Amino acid sequence: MEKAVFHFAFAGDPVSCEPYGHGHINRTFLVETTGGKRYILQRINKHVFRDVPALMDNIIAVTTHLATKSDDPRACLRLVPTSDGAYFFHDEEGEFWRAYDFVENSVCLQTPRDITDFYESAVGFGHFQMALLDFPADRLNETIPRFHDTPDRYRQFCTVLAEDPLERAREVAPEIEFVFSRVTDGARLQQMRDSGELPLRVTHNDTKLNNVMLDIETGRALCVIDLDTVMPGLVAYDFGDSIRFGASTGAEDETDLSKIEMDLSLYETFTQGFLSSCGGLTQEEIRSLPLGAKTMTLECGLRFLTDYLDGDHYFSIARSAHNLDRARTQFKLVADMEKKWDEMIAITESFLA
Ligand code: ADP
Ligand code: GN1
Ligand code: MG
Repeated sequence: MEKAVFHFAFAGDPVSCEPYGHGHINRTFLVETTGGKRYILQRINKHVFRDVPALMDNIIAVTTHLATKSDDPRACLRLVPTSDGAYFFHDEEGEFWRAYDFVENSVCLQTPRDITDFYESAVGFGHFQMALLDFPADRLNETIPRFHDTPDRYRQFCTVLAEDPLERAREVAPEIEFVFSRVTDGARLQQMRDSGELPLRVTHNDTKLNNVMLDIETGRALCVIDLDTVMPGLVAYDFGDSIRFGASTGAEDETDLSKIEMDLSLYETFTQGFLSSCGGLTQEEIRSLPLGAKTMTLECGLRFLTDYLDGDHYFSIARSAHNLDRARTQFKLVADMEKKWDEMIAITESFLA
């Protein structure tokens, strides 16, 4: 068993601690105790998150705020303190650990079983956004500086491309051309943030379907998990990342690109669920949602491609071209969104006041 498991104030003694889930970033374990209670133990990725105490400050602030909005214990993540009353444990090897109550009787899906699952994920992320509209976004730390700053992602890409440490660039000329022909488009959302056209909100920034828990019986959204990237941001980031992942007709790492499209009915369903549970957005924010979808998808593809060229240091991979496969699905989605752009705008505008 991981030694860290013995440093948390669990009810009962740990009897098992097994790797759990499908995250790309942290190491997650399911802990069971003698009392039959279950917990999630996580080793936080300190290479990705450079200031773990600041990250934990964000999570404490946000979960405390969310807990005031509902009496349901499954409506937000609950941190388990360490035996010393802290909210994370720093071990002798320099690793950081934290624990949460396990969200019982819930499911976490990699792909929606049907359209209702996707609708419910939209309700979950919309609620999250709504419940934090009255939280001062500027009080949060930036856990990954410039996380959704697409022009900065381009700069990082150019640096890695210039070095080309594994000489992989020549295999990916079409992908490089794809991203370079969209530099201006990719910068628009960041310009709208810089100019103040869009307000800063508390955003989750990693709104994949597998970061929302659904009730196992009713399928209703319970709570949003994976709060490491909660930071000040734009609503378009959260909406966009959900569309990128969940409105695709195939998996993020599908190798048969003929299976990858952006499904307009999924787009409409998500928009409906998100906006129905999150009033209070400005008309400009609602208008920015399709741009959020396209920008988040382009940016994510750019990040996968950068990591591929760099030798796969950031995203966990299970095969050698995994990050390239992921980049290709994202670019296929962007190209499909460009084809369906007028419909995406029309759907979004139908929700304007
Ligand atoms: P990563 O950043 O690596 O994606 P997550 O925080 O999303 O890490 O956790 C990985 C997986 O662990 C989730 O997809 C989910 O299946 C499971 N998980 C995380 N927290 C909980 C929880 N509190 N209750 C139940 N399952 C959880
Ligand atoms: C990572 O942690 P996980 O697997 O939910 C990444 C996201 C990417 C996503 C792509 C902190 O998310 O930004 O969109 O992979 N998280 C971080 O699947 O970089
Ligand atoms: Mg996750």
